[in-house]
Amino acid sequence: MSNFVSVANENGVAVVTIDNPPVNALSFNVRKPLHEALMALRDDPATKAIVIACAGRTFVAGADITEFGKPVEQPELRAIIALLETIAKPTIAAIHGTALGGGLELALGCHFRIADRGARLGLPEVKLGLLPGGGGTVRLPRLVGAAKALDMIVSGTPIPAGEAEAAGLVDAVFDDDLLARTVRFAGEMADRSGPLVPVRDRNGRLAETDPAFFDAQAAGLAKKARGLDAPLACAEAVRNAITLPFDEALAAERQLFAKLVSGDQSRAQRHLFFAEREAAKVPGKDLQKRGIARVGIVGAGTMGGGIAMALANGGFPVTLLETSAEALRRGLATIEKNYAVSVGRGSLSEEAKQQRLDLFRGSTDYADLGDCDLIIEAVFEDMAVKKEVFGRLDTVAKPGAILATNTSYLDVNAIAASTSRPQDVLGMHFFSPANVMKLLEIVRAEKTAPDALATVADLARRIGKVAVVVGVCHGFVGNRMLAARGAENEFLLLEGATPGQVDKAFTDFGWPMGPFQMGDLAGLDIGWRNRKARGQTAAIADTLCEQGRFGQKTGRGWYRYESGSREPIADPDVEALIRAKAADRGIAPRAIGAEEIIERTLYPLVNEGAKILEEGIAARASDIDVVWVNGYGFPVGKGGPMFWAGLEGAAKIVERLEHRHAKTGRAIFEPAPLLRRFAETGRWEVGDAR
Ligand code: T1G
Repeated sequence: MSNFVSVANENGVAVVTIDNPPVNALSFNVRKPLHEALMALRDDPATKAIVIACAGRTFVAGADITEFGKPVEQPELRAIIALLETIAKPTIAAIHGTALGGGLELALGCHFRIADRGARLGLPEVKLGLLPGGGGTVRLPRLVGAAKALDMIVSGTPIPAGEAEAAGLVDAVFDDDLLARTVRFAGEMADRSGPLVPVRDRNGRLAETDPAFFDAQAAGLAKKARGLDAPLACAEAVRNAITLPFDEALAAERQLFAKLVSGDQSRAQRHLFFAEREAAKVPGKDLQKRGIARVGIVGAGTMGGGIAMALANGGFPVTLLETSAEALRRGLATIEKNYAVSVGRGSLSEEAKQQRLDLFRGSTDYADLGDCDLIIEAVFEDMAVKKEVFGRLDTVAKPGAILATNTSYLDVNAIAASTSRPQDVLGMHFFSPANVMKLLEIVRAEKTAPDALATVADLARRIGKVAVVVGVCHGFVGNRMLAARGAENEFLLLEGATPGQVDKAFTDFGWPMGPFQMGDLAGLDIGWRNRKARGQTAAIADTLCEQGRFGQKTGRGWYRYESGSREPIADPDVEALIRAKAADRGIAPRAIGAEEIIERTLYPLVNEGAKILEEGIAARASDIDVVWVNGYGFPVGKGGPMFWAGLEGAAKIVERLEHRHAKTGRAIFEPAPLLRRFAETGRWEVGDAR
């Protein structure tokens, strides 16, 4: 056959094996020989049944995403599935690892699906700004019912084999010997009489759900979609499955897919798919990773506790160190309470909670960190305190242990220099709440050894984090750019915008919330403390803090909050304060539109990103996109600030920055040379994801 598809015959059962590492994507090189093999087997009298299986660690994980946006080479996936449905002998998919997207659609083209106990099945296309384009929106509802299908397709979240069996998606689940037992199953199916009904002709479950249910679902989705087209298209396609004849619904799916795949949102989300995978790669051939069997955490406060939970959730035993028994007790109690909340919500079983708590060992003695392979410091954000802690870790940690600081700002080189082993020191900047937020900035200090970086990047993947390796500068990538994005906030207010108008410009852009509402959520006192520590001021924000307006936690900040509510309410006192500050500066208010707000906040964000690339703090423009999408809520449909700059038009960004720079003289508006070159070439002239 071909390197990618082989056929073996076992007593009349043909086993078609796809072998396209690493994830058996349905590239053209697979589709063509697969189509040919199925054609031949359909007409081969010696073949009484066909099993489709995959070599390697997983069944087909989807269409080949790298082929999107390029001319489609025939045969397409849907032609292969249409061929499958004409085969008048049992066809069975043997699923191990993951059956995702086009892979599950291929399996839906078979009469039967058999899964390994550990398999996961799903249609995650919505996460790429797409919808299933190989008939998944029309065939899946016929097996699992429209409501379940809608949930699977709009969430894009795969389900485990057991749940798939219960839902009617798979016909059997085997704990071992998947292929051998599937071949036996195939033989039995071939020998039994009775009609073989392709999924396309199984309409029984469609009647379960009335279209009205969909309209309600679709309405709810629209709100949650925050401007993303794919979730709504998914709902429309599944609705078609229950209201239109099969072929019409299939044609409609095709049209919806064609529109999405050529759109900017899907391009942005596909960019992020590859960007996330590139970001965690540490340059250096075959770097040996160090073994991590136990992790130590210094500090059981909000960050330390969250980091400890993230590691326990990943199955790592944790030693949690605090300065006193009382502080330790408090830290462990908070962790237990957080797990209890998850059990209460049904997102964690009581048994799993206990398993995780059993991974914790508390201590107030540094010596108990002696058997840890990685120690993460999460103490008060003060250089002297950090150096004191690292000095002690240097004496107790075993040789080869990695010493990490969770600082958000401080100089990791200086912290490393306070030890005799700077090659083992790096930053692990988690985002709060650390057991929830996906982003992890891994900070590479001057002397950090590549294998230490590679070890921590691998650990991040194992605890479900999206890791980005960054260099040392104040605020690293995320917080440094956040400062540039926020530098104009007070000027915008003084010149006439309200906190509500600025925040609305951001939510209309696709952010979950704007800077002022975010400030109130995080607590205005944190920024106030940092400004004071750095001798900086913010006229309006400082006054709010002096008045005890720290945000949601005090019920008043930039907005007012009814007790127990997180709903921001515009506060005339704040607007009066802003007007007074403006009057003090002789600034007359004027109308400021959303376009100007975006220009004065997101253009400097992109510009600062360009400076960060110039300085080599980030290795790729796409790394910056991964940081901002996973750590700061930048809308996925826009691909991150550096990708968005291409959509917005870099020449326009440069022209507007120059205009503002000439008008204000503020450094954040002076276009970075790399941004100018991006405007000329359309490419960020440093590495970039595919
Ligand atoms: N196409 C091309 N490359 C892919 C790929 C794909 N579908 N999936 C993974 N890769 C590459 C990836 O870039 C990486 O490359 C390597 O494989 C290992 O991946 C018609 C429209 C399967 C759960 O969305 O979710 O089908 O960095 O690091 O952590 O309806 O990969 O090594 O060079 O992620 O073990 C739908 C995408 C496609 C699933 C494995 N399918 N993949 O995770 O490995 S659209 C998906 C994943 C579609 C049809 C439609 C994960 C995984 P490199 P990895 P992993």
